[in-house]
Amino acid sequence: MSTYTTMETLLTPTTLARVEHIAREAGRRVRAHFQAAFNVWEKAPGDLLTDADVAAHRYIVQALADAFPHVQVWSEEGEAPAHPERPLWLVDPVDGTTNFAHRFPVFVVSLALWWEGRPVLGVVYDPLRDQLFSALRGHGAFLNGERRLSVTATRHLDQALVACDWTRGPGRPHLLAAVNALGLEVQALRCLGAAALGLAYVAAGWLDAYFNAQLQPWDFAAGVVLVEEAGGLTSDWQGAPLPLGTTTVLAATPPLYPVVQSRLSMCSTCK
Ligand code: 2AM
Ligand code: CA
Repeated sequence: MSTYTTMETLLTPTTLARVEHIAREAGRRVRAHFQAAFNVWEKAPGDLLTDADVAAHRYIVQALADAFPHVQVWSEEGEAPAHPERPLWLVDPVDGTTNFAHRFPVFVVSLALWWEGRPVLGVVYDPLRDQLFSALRGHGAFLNGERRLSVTATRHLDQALVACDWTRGPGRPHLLAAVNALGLEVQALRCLGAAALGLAYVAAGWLDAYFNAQLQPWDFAAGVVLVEEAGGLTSDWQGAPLPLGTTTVLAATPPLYPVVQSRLSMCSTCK
C-alpha cells in the first residue's frame, strides 16, 4: 500500500515541517472555538466531545490525506485503521477535551507517526501559548523549531516535579494507588489534564516525570518521541515498550526512571 518503501523517504525535516503546519492550523481552529460559544456532547458517560474536536478532526484528517496520501490516519474521533501494522498517523485533535469543555485553558493538538511498533515523529501544539513541541526520531526535540529540548538531570523524588492525569473508567483505582506510592515523597504533583502536554513538558525539562493509568495511542505517541529525543525514558508501568493500544504510560528522566517505574509496577496494570 505505502509508496514510502523506507522510513528514510518519509522521515525527513520536510515531513516534520508539513506536520507542524497542520498542527498549527488545527490549533488555530481549536483556539477560535474556545474563544467563541461551542457545543459539548457526551460520546459515553463522562467522555466529552466538542465542536472543536470535530472541526480539528475534519481538518487534520483531510490535510494529512492530502499531504501523505499513502499513509493511514487514525484519529480519536475516527475509525480504527484497516492495517495497524502499516505506517499510521495517530491524531488527537484536542487532547484535554474535558479541560476545553470546562473552559480550563489547557489543551493541545497531538500528531504522531507510528511505524514498525513505535512512534517516530511527534508534534504537540498548545494554541493558547503558541508553543509547538516537535521531534523526529534521531534528530532531537525542539520548541517552536528553535530551542533544543532536554530532560532534566533530576534523580531524587524529593526534588522531582511530577505530573499525572485523572482517568476515566477502570484505570482510576490504579491511578490512586500510584499517587499513594509516590505522592508523599515527590516535591510536588500536578495534573494538567492533557497527557500529550504532560509528556511534552517532561521533554522540555519543565517536569521530571509523567504517568497515566490508562491512555490511548493518540494521547501518548507524539509525547513519547518528544521525551525520548530529549533524552528521557518511556515505558508502560511494568517497564515494557508502549504498544499500539490502551496502556499505562510512564516518562521520566533517566536517573529518576528506575525508582518511579519500580513504584508504579506495584500499582497494577490497566489494559
Ligand atoms: P482526551 O482529552 O483526548 O480525552 C486526561 O486525563 C488526559 O487523559 C487527557 O489527555 C485525555 O485525553 C486522556 N485520556 C485518554 N483516555 C482516558 C481515559 N480513559 N480516562 C481519562 N482520560 C483519558
Ligand atoms: Ca481527544
